[in-house]
Amino acid sequence: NPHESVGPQVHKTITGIDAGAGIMASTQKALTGYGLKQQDWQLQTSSTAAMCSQLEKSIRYKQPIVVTAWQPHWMFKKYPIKFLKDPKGIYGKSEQIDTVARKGFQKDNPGAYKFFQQFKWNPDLMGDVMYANFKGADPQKTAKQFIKQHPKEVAQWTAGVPDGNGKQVRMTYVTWDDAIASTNVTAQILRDKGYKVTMTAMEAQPEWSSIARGSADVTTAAWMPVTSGPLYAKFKDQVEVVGTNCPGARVGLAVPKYMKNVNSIEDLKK
Ligand code: PBE
Repeated sequence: NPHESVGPQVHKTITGIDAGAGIMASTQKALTGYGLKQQDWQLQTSSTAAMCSQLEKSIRYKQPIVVTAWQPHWMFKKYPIKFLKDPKGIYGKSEQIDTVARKGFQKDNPGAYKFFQQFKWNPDLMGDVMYANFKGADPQKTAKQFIKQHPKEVAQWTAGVPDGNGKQVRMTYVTWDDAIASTNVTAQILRDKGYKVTMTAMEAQPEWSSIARGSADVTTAAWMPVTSGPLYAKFKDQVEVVGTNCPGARVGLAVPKYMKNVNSIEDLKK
């Protein structure tokens, strides 16, 4: 019944992802900020894969569902969904993905640092890599293929970057699709330049603290200023933003397009 309010239809539940994600903290703020918490709405913790399979099931039966969503991500390619307007700007006006390194990385490894300063792609290129991985390709293979198919970009990112001569670069990432994509692509380019790159997967909190205390060098997946903002605020004295590697990101809530009466987070309250 399209005239029934959306809350009861979705059991006043937003389907989310893993607890450590910035989007989960932002969504808790949104629940309070839009008066949804006060109406007993809740955020369900799961994982990107579980959330997407819930979404897929709902779409198959044309059932209503509200999910946490972000771009770049293949979910917008695969499913007919739309972002809900966020008039209070709780998820930020516009997000970008930044590269963040430990303090001292530039001094210790100016070559790799220069590469990360020059590494800048966009949601389209990144989306292609993520989609290939989603389709089941091995992320390292996808990275190699990307490098082969984008010599111009790779040349720009590596311009003036000296040979690594086996110098180590310790990358860290959370196993989110965007981080898997950018970490594998940059690691492979650096390996091709003679650097010895390690990639260590961990949760978001330990990821940031290991960069802060210098046991990791760099991450290419800081969603700023809002989504990873609390972690950045916590560690900002021990880390350094190298630059933006992907502008034009977006974070928020989304619903299937057939939920025609729901276009803003405000509409969930009705
Ligand atoms: N994300 C994708 C993550 C970062 C990458 C937006 C879901 C988050 O911290 O929320």
